[in-house]
Amino acid sequence: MNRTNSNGKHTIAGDAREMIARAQEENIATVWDRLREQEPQCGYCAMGVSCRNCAMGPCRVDPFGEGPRKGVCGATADTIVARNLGRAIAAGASAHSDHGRDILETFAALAEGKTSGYRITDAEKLKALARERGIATDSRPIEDVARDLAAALFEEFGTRKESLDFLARVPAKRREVWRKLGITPRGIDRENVEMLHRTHMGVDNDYANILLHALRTSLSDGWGGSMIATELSDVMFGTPKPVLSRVNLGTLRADSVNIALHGHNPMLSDVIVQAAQDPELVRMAKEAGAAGINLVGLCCTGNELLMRRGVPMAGNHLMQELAIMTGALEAMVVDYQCIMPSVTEVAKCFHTQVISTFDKARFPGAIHVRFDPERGIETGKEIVRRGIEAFRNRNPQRVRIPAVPVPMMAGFSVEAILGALGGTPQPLVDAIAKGTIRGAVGIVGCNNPKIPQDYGHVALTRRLIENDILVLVTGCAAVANGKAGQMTPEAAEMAGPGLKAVCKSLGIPPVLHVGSCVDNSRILVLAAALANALGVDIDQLPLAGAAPEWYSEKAVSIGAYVVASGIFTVLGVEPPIFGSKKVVELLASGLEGVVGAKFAVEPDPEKAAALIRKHIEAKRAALGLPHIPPETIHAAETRLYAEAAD
Ligand code: BF8
Ligand code: SF4
Repeated sequence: MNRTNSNGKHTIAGDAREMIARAQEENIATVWDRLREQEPQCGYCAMGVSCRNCAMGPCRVDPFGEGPRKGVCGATADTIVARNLGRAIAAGASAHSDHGRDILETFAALAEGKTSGYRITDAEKLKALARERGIATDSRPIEDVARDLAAALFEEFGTRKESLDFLARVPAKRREVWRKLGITPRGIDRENVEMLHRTHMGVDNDYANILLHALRTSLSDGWGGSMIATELSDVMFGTPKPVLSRVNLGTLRADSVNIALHGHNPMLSDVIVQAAQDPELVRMAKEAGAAGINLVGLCCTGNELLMRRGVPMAGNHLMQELAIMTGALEAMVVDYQCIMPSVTEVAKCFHTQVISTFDKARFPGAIHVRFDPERGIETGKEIVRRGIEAFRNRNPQRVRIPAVPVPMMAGFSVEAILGALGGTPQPLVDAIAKGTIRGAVGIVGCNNPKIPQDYGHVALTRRLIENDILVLVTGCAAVANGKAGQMTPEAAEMAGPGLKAVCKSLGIPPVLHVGSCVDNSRILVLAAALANALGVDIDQLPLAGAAPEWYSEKAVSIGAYVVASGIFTVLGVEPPIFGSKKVVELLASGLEGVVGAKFAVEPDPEKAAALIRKHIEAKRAALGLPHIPPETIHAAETRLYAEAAD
């Protein structure tokens, strides 16, 4: 493993490097160019001390005491930083939860028999979800159960409850922590609306009180909106099982109609997968001179399709512009979230059609084909037809597909992980207790052009698995690890002796793909199952979270609900909070005594690995399990640094 960033300033991925070179040759602006144009970025905003919440402003305060110390209304740096963070969390939680509601609306329409192209794929999961809520399932038509379940889940968004139904999954001790703090999430919409209310001028001016409600808002995402998205997607599209696929831009085919499915919501992309198999459309593609229709994924829509259908993955967040630059992409179908507005500009340099699909996410320069669950399969066919027509406009001279695809295994739902273990978490608990596996870490989140693409994810993951720590990945972190070859059963060779033996006996990789970003809810469910198996709270387990290259407000919400659920989390990119010492002190230290977990910020993945290892060993020691003393980890790390410096 290269321990420096020397293998590329922008990226460590070969396919990306080749396309960035093409962009430079052809003078096509990319995310990295635009970042350079923005530099130096605003220091006040970077520290979180600018506010434009009202028209007496905009204001900024000087945390160093030379300029103004308060906004026009009198707000201090502490208030402003906390308010800004609270709003970011509400935006992220709203994005996940609105996605969950869209899935729920389609599920409800399916239960009413009003959809085209959808079915109940996992009836057992549907019944289990119904039983969790006390809905009768015996000798009832499945559609009736589905209707009752949909009605119950709509209530999770509402305002009249004291607590979300999904909290029944949370260990009792953790629920008690939240109750005492007054942060039990009630209704998903309620917490988000209250966050916006509190951050209006002149409402909540106490930074700690604002941050507590921010945690509550994030919990309504992790144990609410995101969980609904995951569970109902499993019911409709199937609960993931281990599946082998391929990743990187090499998944595009020079001889085929290539259609990339980009965004987050699997509802339309799933019917496109069905449409692409339609014999009539396949015949049309062949008539146009193509060998067939090749679908690839980008970002989390891609992860949803990879997890359930093994659809190959073209890339993660920073690959979206570069995929178009292959000159081999007929259509980029976008739904919502993390889709750069720039894709339509880049597409103008090629024959690619950008097709937007949700009325709430329009892109100037794109063709809009409106998603409607009542016409799901028809819409899917229309989109594939447009892709085939675009193939006729392709210029073969412009096609440049870099790289050979890398194999990657995905599909590790909680059900699949427990299935591999024989149906219960006990073998995992035993392996952790013995120390064969030291603990588990969720590595999640995005790419950010401020960090060489994939470096944070790949380096941190590698260091953890080498030290017998099982890694669970979602979102763009998963794709980064896939490209680096760390997600095949053979990658067990990269792991330490304990983890390697476990992976080999089960035939699984040391890095498990758990899904898209809403599927971080699966990590919560697994953590709760482990805590319940041991009779402890989640914060006592040897677990950690990391978001080495995060950029999005959704990632802020994820980090917050992971910490509020009791899991130490390391961020690789500085959040905009450093303008308030009090906020930093609370998040990086004070929270430990409140929710049993805290945040750390560490951009160097090597140092982040050491922080996480020390944390895991400390949790093992507290549980009375065999542990490595922190001095030993420290000495090993010092040696590593000395070697790197040589
Ligand atoms: O939801 S990891 S860049 S694609 S926000 Fe976006 Fe970040 Fe990727 Fe998926 Ni998640
Ligand atoms: Fe300025 Fe206060 Fe208005 Fe913010 S809320 S813009 S700090 S006056």
